[in-house]
Amino acid sequence: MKGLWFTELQTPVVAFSCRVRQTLHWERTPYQELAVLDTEPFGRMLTLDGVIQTTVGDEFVYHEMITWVALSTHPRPRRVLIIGGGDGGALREVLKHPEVENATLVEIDRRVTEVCRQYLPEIASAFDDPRATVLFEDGIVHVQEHPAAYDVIIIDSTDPVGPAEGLFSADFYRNVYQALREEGLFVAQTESPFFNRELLARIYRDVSGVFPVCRVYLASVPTYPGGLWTFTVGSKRFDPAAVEPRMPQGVTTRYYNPAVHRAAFALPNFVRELIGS
Ligand code: SPD
Repeated sequence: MKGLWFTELQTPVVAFSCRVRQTLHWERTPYQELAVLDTEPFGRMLTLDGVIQTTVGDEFVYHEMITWVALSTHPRPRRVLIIGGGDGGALREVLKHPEVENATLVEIDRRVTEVCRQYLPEIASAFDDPRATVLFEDGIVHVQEHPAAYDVIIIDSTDPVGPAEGLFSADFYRNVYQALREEGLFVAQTESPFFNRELLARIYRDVSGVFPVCRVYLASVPTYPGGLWTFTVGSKRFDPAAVEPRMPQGVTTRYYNPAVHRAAFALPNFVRELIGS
């Protein structure tokens, strides 16, 4: 293999590699090791602690699917909270929705946002929108301190190790329930159904124990382990698998549409067995 390659060790026995044209940025922040690489197959890529977070080539799948399923389920998503998501991709999608009055993004690591604004402008394109509030603080504390504040909460976290571990706990889901308004719902990225089986089963159990509606859906993200990726929704009232998705007029997306929304809830048997549904 000629040239410079980036390799993510996805599990102790599985690796994903791609050829790199150039390392554009590298630093150790107070929280993690942060890098931006220019890769041949996916263009610019953000990695944290050696794990791919997003790439210009495939980010639209993940960012549209972590936002639009919930945004198209809630009839009036006026106040939205994003926890994590410091690259700004989820914020960009949320602010495409004309009924969103305020989107608060709570990112623990200020450097993620600063570096993404510099190197990934297509993803970090909405930070200057007047409806955006950006806070650099702990999302776990933020939800505890904001009861009944949000219609939709999006948990766009890193993997459940290090700073993000607490975002995958039953206690946190109870606090998310409290932070939602009466008809609110949340969605979290919940990892690979191939490589994180026990985790997904546990999240489904925990979220079902807190919310009357709990659903898992899927999307294909080529640069994430296994490609197939899960998202879990906890909802106080609206069932994202049963609603007629409402996409506002004039919003453009590259992956998400109402048919994809419905299809994303069709789970293969092995995933159904994992979550026992
Ligand atoms: N295995 C990496 C999973 C990362 C999920 N979150 C990425 C954040 C992109 N906004």
